[in-house]
Amino acid sequence: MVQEQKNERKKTILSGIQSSGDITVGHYAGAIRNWAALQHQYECFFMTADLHALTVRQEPVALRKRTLDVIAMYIACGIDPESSVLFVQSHVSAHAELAWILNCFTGVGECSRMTQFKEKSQQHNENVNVGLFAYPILMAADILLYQADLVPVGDDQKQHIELTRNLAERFNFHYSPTFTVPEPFIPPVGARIMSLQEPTKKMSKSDENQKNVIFLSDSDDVIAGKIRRAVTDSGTEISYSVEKRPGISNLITLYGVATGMSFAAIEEAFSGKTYSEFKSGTADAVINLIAPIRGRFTQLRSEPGELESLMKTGAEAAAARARRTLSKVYKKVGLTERPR
Ligand code: AQP
Repeated sequence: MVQEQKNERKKTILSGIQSSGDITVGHYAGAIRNWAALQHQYECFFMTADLHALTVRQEPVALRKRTLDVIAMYIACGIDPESSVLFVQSHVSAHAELAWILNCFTGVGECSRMTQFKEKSQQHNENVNVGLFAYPILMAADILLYQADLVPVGDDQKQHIELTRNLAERFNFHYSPTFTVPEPFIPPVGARIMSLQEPTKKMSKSDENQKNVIFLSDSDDVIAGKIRRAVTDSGTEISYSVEKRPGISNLITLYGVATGMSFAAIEEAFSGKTYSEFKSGTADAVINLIAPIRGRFTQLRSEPGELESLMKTGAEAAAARARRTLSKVYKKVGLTERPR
């Protein structure tokens, strides 16, 4: 029995973050800390989604820098490149290639129904490009290339996973079993961090108002200042209620992410205290979380050779896996093999 379990194939996980801005404490809370917890139990592929970032106009020099920053930040947050495959999406050309094939299997109506497309095309109405429209198809390619069983996602991505599942099933039915049909994976400890100034809106790295966002690269003073100025609510009570007290509830969530304490324990610890005392406690907790991450990140970024070598190893491992799937797909759809 024990031997049987040992021989069981580890399930595969694929996830990533776009390099459309610097990594925030929201990404840490909702994604990266969970990846770090999963990496020894699953076979993990974590990428920087730089191709996805292009759906919104990017400044080339900044995009290049941020793509490396994201990889360094993954490692600084505890993703071990020895256990997980860490890579940059554009370094594995199979992503774009499979996306093209999947484009030919996706209805225009399926993409136009995507809530995120509707939201982003309003947000960037000066540049509603085909890439923004086809974003979920590239995401499906990302996932299906690695035969991922599970995809850790926030609620806002569930619709995209549903499309990925439909595409996998459609292809498997039309030809023969080719793709693993993935499941969304909602981590046991999830946390959605909201904007500091507009706590009913998600904290987003590309927010134009930097006061809304805590970046993992922010200095201690900047973190303290942003938390001090965070919008709170008209009451005085430090208790969690997203409906009644979105601002304070967001800070309670942040405090919980930083310390591992439950909401009830935080409420008890700050019972009778003022908002100002609570903000100061939250700032200390968040600084204690972020300062060592920022230290490791700075160290990694000061060793470009080391990071480059890690990216090369990651890209090779990812490309080898992706190529296996893509070759099968090319064969099944009837593309001729390239003469060797
Ligand atoms: N504020 C957040 N709280 C919790 N989880 C978050 N995630 C992002 N922001 C928060 C989680 O990070 C993963 C993907 O991030 P992404 O950058 O690829 O996409 P996004 O959700 O569009 O992030 P941003 O910061 O809002 O990007 P921009 O500003 O470029 O649009 C997901 O697991 C997501 O849940």
